[in-house]
Amino acid sequence: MAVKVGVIGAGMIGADHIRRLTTVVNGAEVVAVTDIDAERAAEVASGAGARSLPTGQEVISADDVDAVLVTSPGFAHTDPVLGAIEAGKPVFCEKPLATTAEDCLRIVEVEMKHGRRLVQVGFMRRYDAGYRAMKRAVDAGEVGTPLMMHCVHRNATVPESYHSEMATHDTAIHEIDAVRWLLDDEIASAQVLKPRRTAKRFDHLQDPQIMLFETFSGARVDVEVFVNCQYGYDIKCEVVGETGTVQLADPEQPLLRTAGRAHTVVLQHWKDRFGQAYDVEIQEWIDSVANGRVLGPSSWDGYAAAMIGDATVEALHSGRIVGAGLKERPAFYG
Ligand code: NAD
Ligand code: ISE
Repeated sequence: MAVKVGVIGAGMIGADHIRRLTTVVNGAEVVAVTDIDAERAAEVASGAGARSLPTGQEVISADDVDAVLVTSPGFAHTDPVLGAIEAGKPVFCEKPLATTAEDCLRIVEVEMKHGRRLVQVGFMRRYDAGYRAMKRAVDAGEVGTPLMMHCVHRNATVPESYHSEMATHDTAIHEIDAVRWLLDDEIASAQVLKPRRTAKRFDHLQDPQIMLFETFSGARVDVEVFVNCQYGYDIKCEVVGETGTVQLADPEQPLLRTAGRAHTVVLQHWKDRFGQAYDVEIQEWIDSVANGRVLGPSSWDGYAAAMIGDATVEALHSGRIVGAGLKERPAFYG
């Protein structure tokens, strides 16, 4: 029997996940959609053969909704995630889990009180074939003990509403999760270097930024975030261990030879770069819901990313090295 999904937030990624659930993923059906823009909700719902509902709470409590997908903006995640836990329904929440570490911790506490995992956070790097190959190599000890990690996250451009703190909370949050997951280690502190700003920046924006993290076991990590690089969407990652290194492969693209040049394309958007990762992520979420056991990135991972993100933003403003100050991970989260 198909898992019946209710969706809260039918914007860019919400509509994309609805298309995915409807046309790519096996064993799922979208039955209800809401958005504060009711017209948008009705349009997206009708394209998926679902009905639109006026509020998130109505989606959560609908009898035919087995699981909830939250794709509203980050500031609107806490209430529907808590509502889904209270209703005992699995909930996939796009990153960030919430915009404050305090709200993330509240979700962690309510989920633990409920007694079993219901929340999965949308850290899709863990489902990308290239990152998964890196993870297998690191876990198998193929590069020895990890000592360093180098990451790059570049976007072609961002809108003027994007501000310097978003380089952490919206963008590097993916690398923060990838570091914790790939190294199976926790980030202890953050520091931010501010290179010369690109002339393509907006006045309010520090772009690029170099974030430096130290893990509890002493590995050092650098993350370049450059969100107006102009040329495309470019994600790089390398783990350097005691006996070798493992690098993220670019997704395969044809090599063109034409007009006296050999070249390949650079993807322009995260939707293209991680399209297959989202497909795998949502398929595995549906499978885990059908099997009654949610397994993906947890609300603890969402809380950790928020705490490390806050330390990074404080480091950006203060110029100091700032401790992440994470609580001890409860046994509930493995
Ligand atoms: P968006 O602005 O395109 O869409 C958000 C939608 O939510 C809009 O249609 C808006 O009307 C609606 N909305 C706003 N408040 C609401 C509320 N209280 N209840 C219901 N609907 C509400 O944004 P987006 O780019 O689709 O991003 C949505 C979320 O997904 C964000 O948290 C973002 O960080 C995350 N995201 C994740 C990835 C990823 O790679 N995993 C990529 C993009 C976005
Ligand atoms: C966006 O919100 C995402 O989550 C994308 O994955 C990321 O690459 C981009 O930089 C963010 O703005």
